[in-house]
Amino acid sequence: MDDMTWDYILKFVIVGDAAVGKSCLLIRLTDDRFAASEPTLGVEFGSRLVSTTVGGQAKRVKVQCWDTAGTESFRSITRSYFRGAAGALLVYDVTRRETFEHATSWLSDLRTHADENVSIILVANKTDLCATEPTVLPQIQFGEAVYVMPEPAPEAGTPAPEQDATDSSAESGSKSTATPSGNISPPAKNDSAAPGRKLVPRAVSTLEGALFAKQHNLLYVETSAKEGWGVIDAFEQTARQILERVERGEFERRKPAGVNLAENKTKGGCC
Ligand SMILES: Nc1nc2c(ncn2[C@@H]2O[C@H](COP(=O)(O)OP(=O)(O)O)[C@@H](O)[C@H]2O)c(=O)[nH]1
Ligand SMILES: [Mg+2]
Repeated sequence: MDDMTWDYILKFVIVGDAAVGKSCLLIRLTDDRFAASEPTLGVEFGSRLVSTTVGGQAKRVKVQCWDTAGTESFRSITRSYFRGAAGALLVYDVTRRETFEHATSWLSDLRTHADENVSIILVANKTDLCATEPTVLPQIQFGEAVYVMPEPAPEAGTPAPEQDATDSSAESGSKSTATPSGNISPPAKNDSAAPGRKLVPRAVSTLEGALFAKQHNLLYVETSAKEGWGVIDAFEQTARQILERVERGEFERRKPAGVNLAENKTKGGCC
């Protein structure tokens, strides 16, 4: 994609606990590579053009992304970068449950310090540690009382019930599919782990992440910064939601600082 023109410029921030993979997601976005990064001190910046379709029309979006430090000591600096963001990636590590539990606190920071219109996507990162292929997200039906809540695992020695959303292999990131009623059919067994690659159990299932996102009005994506799974999709999905809201006129009265609405800008005409 030529890097000279774009339709919109959107400011993004990446937030979440330390070591969930925020810097690696940014490097994957900007350079399309995986690099063992140094811990982020304060804030880092990168940008890239992505494309998305809004109202049937292709749009080129320049994503300007600020990667923040997740440690407590930098939290006040981190917050100051929230202002004016049009989009936010709230990242957790699917193998460390506490990073998912802290999403509530990051969300509250975003809601308090970012623009009220900010579009937030919940990013379940490091899925490569639990699966050999990207997760195919089931079409989970949330409307009209068809939530499918995970149930506790059966006691040891108890015969396994018919496989459904509680299937423990769904926890380990195997692919699964959903029926129109919202029940999740048995996932394909993931027997094809690459030789020498040891998979670890997921600490947060797809369903739990997706439910949290739904309950808090967030988008949801599963990624691996290492393998490149879902990373560009995370930015494109969020950009699409922001631009759809722009098209619907939600920003007419109050233009968000993180959206440059001027169309057909060329390089050098940046905000
Ligand atoms: N396996 C795997 N490791 C990852 C992934 N993303 C980041 N890491 C590793 O997790 C550690 C922390 O990553 P980093 O991007 O610095 O986390 P940050 O503190 O949130 O910015 C590093 O050792 C990365 O190599 C991923 O998608 N898969
Ligand atoms: Mg970092």
